[in-house]
Amino acid sequence: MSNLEQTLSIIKPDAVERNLDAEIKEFFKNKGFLILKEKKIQIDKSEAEKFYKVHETKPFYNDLCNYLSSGPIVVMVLQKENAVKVNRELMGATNPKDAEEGTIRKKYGISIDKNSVHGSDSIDNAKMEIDFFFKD
Ligand code: IDP
Ligand code: MG
Repeated sequence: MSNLEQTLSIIKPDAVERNLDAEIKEFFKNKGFLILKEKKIQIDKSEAEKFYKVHETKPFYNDLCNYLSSGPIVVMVLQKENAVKVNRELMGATNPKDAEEGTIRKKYGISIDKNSVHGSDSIDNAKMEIDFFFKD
């Protein structure tokens, strides 16, 4: 049964700063993802606030938005069967300390805020997030 999906992945500033973007892209390709679209950009704080609006009531919201806008990021549309769920599994837990061996956050994450990657958490959010960055 075919269940081809697209999801949004972001390589966050801590990983781009350490020149890990090529390695992380290879990781996704090796796991069978197609990178349909990608761009390296830096967003401003107001864009980060819009992107993370779902977290606006959280105590870490301000730091999170400062952080995502603090340096270049690589934004990608990834395609694969069950892309949303598979990407979340490959990313690992939000806190790298809790992430399983073999996940991106276990391997590259520094801390709960500098956890190297973002990935959409549902099919609906994936659509919204892809639109957010790639609406033509
Ligand atoms: P996710 O990235 O695994 O989906 P979310 O709960 O959606 O995790 O949180 C979004 C981002 O906010 C996380 O990736 C992380 O960088 C940051 N974050 C989440 N919880 C905390 C926290 O308790 N302290 C600081 N930053 C946090
Ligand atoms: Mg999330």
